[in-house]
Formats: sequence, C-alpha cells, structure tokens
Amino acid sequence: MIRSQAVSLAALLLLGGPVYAGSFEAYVATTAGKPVEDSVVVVEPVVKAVARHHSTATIEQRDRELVPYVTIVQTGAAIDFPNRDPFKHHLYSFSPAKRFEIKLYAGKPAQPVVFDKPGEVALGCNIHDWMEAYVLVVDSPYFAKTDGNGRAFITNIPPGHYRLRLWHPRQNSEPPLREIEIGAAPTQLNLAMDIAPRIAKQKPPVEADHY
Ligand SMILES: [Cu+2]
Repeated sequence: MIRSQAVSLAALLLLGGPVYAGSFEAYVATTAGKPVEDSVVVVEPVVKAVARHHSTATIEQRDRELVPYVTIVQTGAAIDFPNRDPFKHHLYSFSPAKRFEIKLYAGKPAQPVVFDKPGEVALGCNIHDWMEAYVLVVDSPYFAKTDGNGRAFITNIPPGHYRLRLWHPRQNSEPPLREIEIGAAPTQLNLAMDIAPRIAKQKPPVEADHY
C-alpha cells in the first residue's frame, strides 16, 4: 500500500502533476488589535538548502517617493531603481547588509543592485530627505508582506518544519522566531507586533526652480 502510494506520487511528479504543497496565511495586528500593513512574514527552512530564485524586484522613484515602502527579496536578488520623475534623485544606503550609492541620476540605471547578504537595508535620497524605503533580504523563497488588512499569504511551501519570522521597519522589537509545521492543509496564524506609528515627513511643494 505504502509502496503503491510512493510510486503514484513519483509518477505524478514525473508527469508534472500536482505537487502537494502547503500554504501559510498570517493575520498581523498591533497589540491593540489594529491590522498592520507592510509586515514581512518569512517562513524560513530550518535546513538552509533551498534553491535560490535570484529573482528581481523594482523600487521606483515616483512623485518624490520611493515605492514600494517595503520590499522583500531572497539573498542574491537584483533590484532595479528606475527614476520616473522628471528630475534627478541620489539614492543611498548606509546599512551594513548593503552599502551603495547611485549618484544623481535620471531614468533607469544600467545595472541593478545585487543584494548578496541577508539583513535589513534602509534606503534614502540625498536630495529629498523624506524619501524612505526598506528592503529585507532573506534566506528563504517563502515570504510575503501584509496588506492594508494585515494579511499575508504564502503559497507553494513544501510541507515540513520551518521557523516563522516577522519583521517590520517600524517595529519596537522584533518578535522572537517561532517554529511552525507546514502540512498539506493551509496553516493560519494570528500574530501580534509592536509597531511605532509612521510619522509623515514634510514634503515641500514642487517649484519650477527647486525640487
Ligand atoms: Cu530624491
């Protein structure tokens, strides 16, 4: 019986049939019960032998803002930083996980920036003080960001034992890692984070002679 199931699973895999993969859904709220947007939810393999996606991501500069506010990539991914504004920006990061600078530029830089170390990266613009965005570089292909309702959904996770990590750029403290089991059925958890409110920085109006 066990052997015939194993054989049929192998046959399914060979035929490109359905692969039994689990999913994880998180609902993240503050300790006061308010949904948290832009929380990073990462399901990390306990054994770090997961194929790298080397995916790409894009963080735009538009209307003198960095968009999106939070980006998650797997270690080794390349990020493009196109400037969609009709004037120059000067992008920089002083974060140990990735220090770089793209000096005063317009349009799309020829080379993307490769994020080769896991960690947090804070981005800013030398010209426009209020511009900010964050990149979390993680050693897992299984991650998602919460939406405005505090929900994040990760699919195609092979069943097994994982560590769950939560991160937010304005967290007062990072919640401790916890162990989770991913099975064939969806896993759902309600999670709490202690987040500082986002304080809007002053953005002066665009003037003809001054951006
Ligand atoms: Cu700028």
